[in-house]
Amino acid sequence: MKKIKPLIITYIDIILFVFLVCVKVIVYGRQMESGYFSYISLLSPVFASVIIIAALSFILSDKIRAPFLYICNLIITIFIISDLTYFRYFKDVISISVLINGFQLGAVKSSVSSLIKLTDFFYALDLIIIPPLFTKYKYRKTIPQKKSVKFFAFLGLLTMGIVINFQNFYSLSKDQPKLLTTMYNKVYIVKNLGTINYHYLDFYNFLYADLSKKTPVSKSEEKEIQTFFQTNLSSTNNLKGMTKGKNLIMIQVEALQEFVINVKVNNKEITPNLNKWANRSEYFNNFYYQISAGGTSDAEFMSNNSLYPASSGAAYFLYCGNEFNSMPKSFKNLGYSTFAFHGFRESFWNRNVIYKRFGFDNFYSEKDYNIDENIGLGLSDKSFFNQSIDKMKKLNKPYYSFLITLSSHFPYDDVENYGDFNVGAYEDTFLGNYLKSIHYADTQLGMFLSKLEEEGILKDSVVVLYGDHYAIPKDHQQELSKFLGKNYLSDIEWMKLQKVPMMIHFPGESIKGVNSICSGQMDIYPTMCNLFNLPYTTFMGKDLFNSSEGNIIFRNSSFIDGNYYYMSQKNTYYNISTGEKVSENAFLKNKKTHVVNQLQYSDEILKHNLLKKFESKK
Ligand code: GP9
Ligand code: MN
Repeated sequence: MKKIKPLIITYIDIILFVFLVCVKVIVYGRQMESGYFSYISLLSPVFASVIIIAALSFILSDKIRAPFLYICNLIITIFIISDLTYFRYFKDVISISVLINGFQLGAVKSSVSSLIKLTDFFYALDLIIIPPLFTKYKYRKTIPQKKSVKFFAFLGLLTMGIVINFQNFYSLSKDQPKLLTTMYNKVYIVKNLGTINYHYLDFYNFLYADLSKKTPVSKSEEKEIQTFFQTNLSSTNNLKGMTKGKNLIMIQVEALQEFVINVKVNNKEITPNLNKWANRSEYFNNFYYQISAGGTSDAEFMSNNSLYPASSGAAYFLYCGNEFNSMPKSFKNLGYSTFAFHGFRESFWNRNVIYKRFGFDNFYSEKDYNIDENIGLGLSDKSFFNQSIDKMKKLNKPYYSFLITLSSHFPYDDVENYGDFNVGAYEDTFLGNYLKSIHYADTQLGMFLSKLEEEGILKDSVVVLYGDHYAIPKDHQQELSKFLGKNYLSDIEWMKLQKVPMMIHFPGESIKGVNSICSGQMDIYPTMCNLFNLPYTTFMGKDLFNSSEGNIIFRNSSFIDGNYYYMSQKNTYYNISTGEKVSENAFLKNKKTHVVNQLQYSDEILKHNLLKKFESKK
């Protein structure tokens, strides 16, 4: 005992570091897990990830060891608080690719500031307490340390950390093939390996991805991808070319979540105009958003390319130099003029760069509008639509116009300007504010659609309207379940709420009705390809008028096939109609393999700019 005490005092900095950081990372893991959580199973990988850093501190001089550990603790704490904030909005964790887009969060600061919680700063408490304690007790070494002892301590701890971690990484890679290389489900990695190991892996994959961009894709993989494109095409051609020569007006509505359609609050319709519009359109009421870290830009990327979002970060940044067989480019091949409209800063989400790659002739952004009325993040939808229709009237026909709204943006706090819409019991609540914002957006959409009709534009145009992503984040789940008259929402019920409405209005309303095919944003471009007989068919979604089965793949490898829902975060299958858990069988395992393959094809296409290569070989 006599010998142990001086040893503890000598290495108190390392002991404190390992203990405090392990506690932080495990508590953070608990916060990330909404369901079953096992502290014990997370302890092993977390401990291993922390002692690897502690091992390194043994090879440092005594003078800088404590400051080194303090800085490591500080960095880990910053990552934990940032990851928690990011998770609350994006249901994902930060990666290096996301950090590259980091400055984008500046523009949506109202979102970020409303997501950070005071309690998060408990993670930093030790960083405030330790320095004065160390100076007060004049932290000093009592036993001079032989270099050999420190070296063996370094070697021993490092080996222990690597061996334990190897076991944990290996068992996760067996449980979820390709997960560690593609990182298609980052949250699952954090839950099973801890956030430090996740960031080790993210750093390794970022370096490797940069390297792998330079290594060519194998011929067999290229062949596999091209074969997928062919087999993915529909065998029937219902409605093919039916709207050729008509304009396409596509409206992406900010945070329009499906649960508000045909629903009342305080005995008033939330979206009366969209409800009417749905009755005049082919209304897809089983349509899911499929965005990932790229938020709104992912929704645009999918609806205009039918390629999956980037596995990490935003495709709009990572692949803005790529060639794309985008919808605008397809329309240009048919002699259309192509335009994008969005009343916000042109550089946000790197739109001004990547829209050129998509083939838009012009992008009308904030600088092209008279900013005469601000709501939320910027130009009000009312002013945006009024000014946009004036621009559209001057366009060369036929045209493809893509409009993105803004006013109903999280956290829906510009309540004074959304107009007078009393939400009754939900007044002054987050959900109530959202209902006000989307009611405002609905009013402006109604005005815009009526003007299209009055100006004679509607009769010569197909109008596609859809929501970009959810409005109610998971940490407001309780409010949403109460609004829906439920005590709580199961995994399946929550999943079924992750829908956005999608409506296709045909000239003369020749086709209309409710279409419940299981579908998503990846299916818009293939569906337009068929209707307008567009030239490119290098897309991964399906034509909704020529598909019998529903099949939706999400970036984290979760999927819905109409009967089953695979929730990758929990590696669990559910029967959609009964809500019961289903054990994996050969059929479902095979489905999962196809899902991971398709995500990988899409990643390869982006990483290696394969569409350019395929085009050059034609
Ligand atoms: C800004 C708007 C916001 O241009 O599209 O995007 P989001 O924060 O929803 O991704
Ligand atoms: Mn958005």
